[in-house]
Order: sequence, then C-alpha cells, then structure tokens
Amino acid sequence: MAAKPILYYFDGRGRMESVRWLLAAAGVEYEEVLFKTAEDFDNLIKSGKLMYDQVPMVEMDGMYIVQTRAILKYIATKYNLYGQDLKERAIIDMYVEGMRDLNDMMIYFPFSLPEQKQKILNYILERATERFFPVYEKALKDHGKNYLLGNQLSWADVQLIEVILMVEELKSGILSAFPKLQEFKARVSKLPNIQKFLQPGSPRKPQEDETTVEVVKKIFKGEDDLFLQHM
Ligand SMILES: N[C@@H](CCC(=O)N[C@@H](CS)C(=O)NCC(=O)O)C(=O)O
Repeated sequence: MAAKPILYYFDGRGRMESVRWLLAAAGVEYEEVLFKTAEDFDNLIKSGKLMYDQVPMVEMDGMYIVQTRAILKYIATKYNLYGQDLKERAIIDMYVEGMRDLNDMMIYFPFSLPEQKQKILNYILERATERFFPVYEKALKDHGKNYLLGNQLSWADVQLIEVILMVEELKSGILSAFPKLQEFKARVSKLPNIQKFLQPGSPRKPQEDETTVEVVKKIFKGEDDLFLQHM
C-alpha cells in the first residue's frame, strides 16, 4: 500500500488549507509535519526538499511537490476531481482561480494591520458578494444541477465550500442573497468525506488568531502588514 501523503507547513490554515480540504474530499488520509519555529523551517530548507525554499510542500508518490496550484492540480487529477476533458478543466480552472483570488485575500486578512482591518474586511465582503458569489450562484441556477460542473463533484466544488465557509466566518448570514449557494453548502456539507472533515477534531484548521499570526511572522521572518505586501 502506498504511503500516506505528508504535508509540511506551519500549524495554521494559510495556503495549505485548500490542500487539506481537497485530500479530505477525496477521502485520502494524510500526515502532517507542522513546524513551530524559524529553526524548524530552516531545517526543512536545509533538507533540500523545498524547490523554492517555500511551503506548502507535500511529499507524495515519491515527489516533494511545492507550489500550491501544482499540489492541488496533482491531487485533483489523481483523484478524478479535475473534469472529464480539456474543456471541463478550463472551466474548473476559471472557477478555482476566482475562488483563489478570494481565498488569498482571506488568508492574508489576519496578518493585516489593526487600523486597516475594517477597510480590508469591507473590501473582501464586497468582492465576495458582488464579484465572485454571483458567478457561482448563476452557474448553479442556470443548469439546476447539484455541482458547479453538473452532477459530479469537482475540485471547484471543494474550493467553493471552503471559501463559502471562510466568508461566513467573516460575516454570518452573507449567503442570504444567494439561495443556490445555500442549497449547495447544505448538499456538499452532507457528503460523507466533507462531513467528516467538518467535525471537530479533524485536521481542519481555525482562522489564524493573534498568537498564530505572531508565530508565523517569526517563522518566516515576516514584517507587519503582510496583507498589503501580497495584494
Ligand atoms: N507561489 C507559492 C508561494 C508560497 C509562499 O509564499 N509560501 C510562504 C508560506 S505560506 C513561504 O514559504 N514563505 C517563505 C519565503 O518565501 O521565504 C505557492 O503558492 O505555494
């Protein structure tokens, strides 16, 4: 039997959370090496396993895979969550890339300066409700099927449930104007693998709190205001 994938990251959501979601949706068990200090990270760099001296990194099928999109594409392809043909893949990519734009804003939100938090929060919520959610609402409404690409679950659906839940954490009730997304969320949350991942005690990570933000800044020797630097 093949060894379980091993995820290398800090003990938080960051860019790795979408990888955790996708593996969970695919029903794949995995292990995690969660480093806590700059020294842990330096040791990982010294091991020579990180192509760009960056994480996320997933050790899987004899490879040390880095770059979030490369990791996600590999998993989506391997576990048949990446469409049936080239055109379906292009559509999944379009959905997922939009969701990643939204996801990236939320990843950096906990790292923003206190005095800018409200402005950034408003921006994220405005983007979610005016740019991104209407696209997925319309897609589900137009074809009337269960998932974004029809009746088969894909990577786009897994990424969508992840971002929906993240936006709801920032503002509950945000789906009130999106009935199809509400139905979608209820439907996807009941899929056994997803349901398991949503249970307390699963490898799912909470949004970074102030303590984790400080730890992460030390690990990556980061400065304040990581939000603006990355937007
Ligand atoms: N494009 C890369 C970016 C990776 C990245 O910036 N990783 C951060 C942690 S989330 C990191 O390793 N920072 C340390 C560094 O860049 O030196 C990806 O999507 O994986």
